[in-house]
Amino acid sequence: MIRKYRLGTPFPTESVIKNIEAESGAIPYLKISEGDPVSFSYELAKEDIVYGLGENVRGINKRGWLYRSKNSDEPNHSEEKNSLYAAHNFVIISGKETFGLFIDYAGILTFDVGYTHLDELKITPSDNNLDLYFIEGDSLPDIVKQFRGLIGRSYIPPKWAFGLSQSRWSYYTADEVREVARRYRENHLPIDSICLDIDYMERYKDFTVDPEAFPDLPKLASDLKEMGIKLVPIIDAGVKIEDGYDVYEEGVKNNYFCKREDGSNFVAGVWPGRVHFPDFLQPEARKWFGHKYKVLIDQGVEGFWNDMNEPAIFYSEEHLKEVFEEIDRLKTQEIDIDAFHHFKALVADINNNDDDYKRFYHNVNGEMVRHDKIHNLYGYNMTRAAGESFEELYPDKRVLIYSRSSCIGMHRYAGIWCGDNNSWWSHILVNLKMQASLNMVGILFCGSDIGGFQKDTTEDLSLRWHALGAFTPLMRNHASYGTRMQEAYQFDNIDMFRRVIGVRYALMPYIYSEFMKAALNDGMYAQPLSFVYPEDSFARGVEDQLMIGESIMIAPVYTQNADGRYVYLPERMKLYKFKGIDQITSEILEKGHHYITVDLDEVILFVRPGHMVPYCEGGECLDTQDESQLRLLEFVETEPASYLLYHDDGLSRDYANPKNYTTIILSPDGKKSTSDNSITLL
Ligand code: MIG
Repeated sequence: MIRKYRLGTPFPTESVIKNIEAESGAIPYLKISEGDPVSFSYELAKEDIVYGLGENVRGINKRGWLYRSKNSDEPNHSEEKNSLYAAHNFVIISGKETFGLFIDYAGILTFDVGYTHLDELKITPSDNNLDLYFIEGDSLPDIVKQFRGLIGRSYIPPKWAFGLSQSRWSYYTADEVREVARRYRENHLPIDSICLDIDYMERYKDFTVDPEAFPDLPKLASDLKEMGIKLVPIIDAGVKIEDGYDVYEEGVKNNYFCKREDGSNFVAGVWPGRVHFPDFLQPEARKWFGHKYKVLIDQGVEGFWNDMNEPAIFYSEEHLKEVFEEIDRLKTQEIDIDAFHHFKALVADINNNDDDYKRFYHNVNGEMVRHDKIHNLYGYNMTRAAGESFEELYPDKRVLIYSRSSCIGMHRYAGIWCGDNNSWWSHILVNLKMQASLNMVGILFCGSDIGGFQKDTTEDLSLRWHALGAFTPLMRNHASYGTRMQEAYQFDNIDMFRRVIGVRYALMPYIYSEFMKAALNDGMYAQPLSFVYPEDSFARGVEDQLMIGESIMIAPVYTQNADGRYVYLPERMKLYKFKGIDQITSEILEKGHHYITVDLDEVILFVRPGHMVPYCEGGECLDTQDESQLRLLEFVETEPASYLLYHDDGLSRDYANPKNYTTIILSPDGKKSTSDNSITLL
């Protein structure tokens, strides 16, 4: 059951798709402390867990920290941070009372989850205009399902997007891109796409291609396509100010850019230099910008990633001027220590400065709305611009798109990647935890930069990270400039990478089925253990294992020099270990704690009783991989079990076609059957 309450006149975020009548009367569960702004508080019992908040640092249980929904270009995902790139204002409190709470609000909002007081959750918006939704259900998955029904179906990418993607900031020339493709193929390392970072553009202008570095993008795209590899270029939020550049000129002419208070176009400095920000809150501006993606699609590109859309601001002209003036003033003064620190901070705080987000406005049906009031909607609407246009221009075809910044609502149009992590062991675990929290808010197509974005990776870190990435819907290896090269073929033991990535490809019938069923039924692809074993008090605290789909639990190794790890089994399960797909071993383990050894080139998973996992031989490219002949990993001991396989062409949007579903039945004596003959069981 969902109940809605309204305070003031909220800005329409378009995060929800269902129109629910707001109730009058007192708000349930929460204590309101009146004021401007109001705050809502809830007393947490010792056993209460607070789930949610999507993309954020720290645990699956969010207790013990203060989170601020304020979309930020935050390159350091360390424990002390309060915000990353997104605003996912949904929590579930689970314990003495269990309910979901969604705060539909476009402004900056804090969730103090036992930070100020250990046993108090306190939510404070920036003003008193917002909608609250309270969701009650039979179970944690049921609460999520109802919430997801409220916010609409999750984005579904083309199937090839589940293949390995290789990225780097940057592959600077077409030849470098060809080399990546060649070396993956030469080494028989599976791969489906290569990303182009900002340097493919001509002076960082969106929808242009550098004529020297990439002289013939259509030829590059078609040559790669022959190798089964797609190109996925980046698009940045800021539009370069340059006479003669069509995107700039059209945007100025049609008033599609964000304005200053005086009506002039706001200027910020980002990668292209001086830029204007498209006003994505205007439907016409969205349509205009969204249609530009076609320029690249027409050249053979099949997917995109939208970056810098918090929006990231290196500087604003106004602020830069203020800083220079202040430095001039300081020049003539005697500098004491306080003045020195003040001087230092002037420059250090230029990036993404709070004041800058108050210097520009959006045109919302003729009314000028200051950016900071709706800050968290910007990235959402940039990506929505692309998503809406894809639906309009290519109604029969899925286009890959994922964004850095997001807000609930964007999950209908795109996936996300989790931004600039580090090549740290601890970030494997951050990656794992975020998967669960992101699934709760409808973002199913997601993953973190495998191997780590900043800092130098190591071969063992990369291997362990790929072994987790083998289960994340987006499996992308990405690294920053200046860091060690980290494509799988850069290391000594290429065969080890081939085995780990090979398992991902072999498991694709299962991974794709589970993803599609989660998307189509408002379910979760990756769940915390507690969602499946709510009565198991130990499972409720497990934050380094995940349930992936209906059949399996995963427990990746995330510490260096470990030959394995402790794993908690909430029930009797069958452990499968893969060294590639030629060497698969299995063992039944009892409920409880086990130390499981895991070699660097091994992928492990645990099958639940009464469940199975269809897998294929695997290939090097999802478009050509044969998934019509399947084998089963299974733990079927006493009763016959069934599995619903989802398979389609991976490209069209004909999701409801009954042909997409095959039921597989397996009896304890090993007898197998399928409901149609499109699939052969080996
Ligand atoms: O200011 O395009 O998160 O993935 O490689 C950095 C360059 C801009 C941030 C993205 C990262 C990307 C990088 N971008």
